[in-house]
Amino acid sequence: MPREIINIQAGQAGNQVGESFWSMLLAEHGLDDDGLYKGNDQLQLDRVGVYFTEVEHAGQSTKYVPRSVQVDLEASVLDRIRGGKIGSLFRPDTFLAGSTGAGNNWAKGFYTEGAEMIESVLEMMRRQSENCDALQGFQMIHSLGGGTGAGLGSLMLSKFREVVSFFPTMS
Ligand SMILES: Nc1nc2c(ncn2[C@@H]2O[C@H](COP(=O)(O)OP(=O)(O)OP(=O)(O)O)[C@@H](O)[C@H]2O)c(=O)[nH]1
Ligand SMILES: [Mg+2]
Repeated sequence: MPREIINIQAGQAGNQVGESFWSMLLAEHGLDDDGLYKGNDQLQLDRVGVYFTEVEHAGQSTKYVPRSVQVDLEASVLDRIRGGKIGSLFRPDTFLAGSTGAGNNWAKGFYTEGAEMIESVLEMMRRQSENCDALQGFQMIHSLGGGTGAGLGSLMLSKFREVVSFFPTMS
């Protein structure tokens, strides 16, 4: 049984580093940019379930979809990733974009703009968690400068700490 990990990437740095992270994982598991298996070694698929969810694609082949949530308080970086090389890899409903940004301000990410978004973030994480058999943990990618990754990132971390205690497999 895979021990699933749920990734969450926040802010510009988080989403850009995240895009590279997922490209690396595709190469490691022999997957193409749409998450379809193109490799020739069964070992590549042995642990693919840790980071990817398997879904039926076009009724026949299996598509591997990142177990990931992409968050930013402004839309531009997420729009670029969605329209980019691996944009169709992600579940479309796992992108969450605000409109105001956090303007390099930690407090906007933690107390105001980010705080208004945290319930939606937790709802997305809950949905991803419920699809897991033995959730191993959450992985966060974000910067410590800026406003979104830093401020909203801190808020997410404190909220995750609260919920992790309810998951026996993660304690
Ligand atoms: N390594 C790396 N660092 C980055 C990248 N993009 C931004 N940064 C760094 O991240 C810091 C700024 O944070 P951002 O991630 O841009 O800010 P944000 O989280 O989007 O927050 P706001 O835009 O203020 O709402 C600076 O130190 C940048 O140098 C990236 O793609 N890779
Ligand atoms: Mg930003």
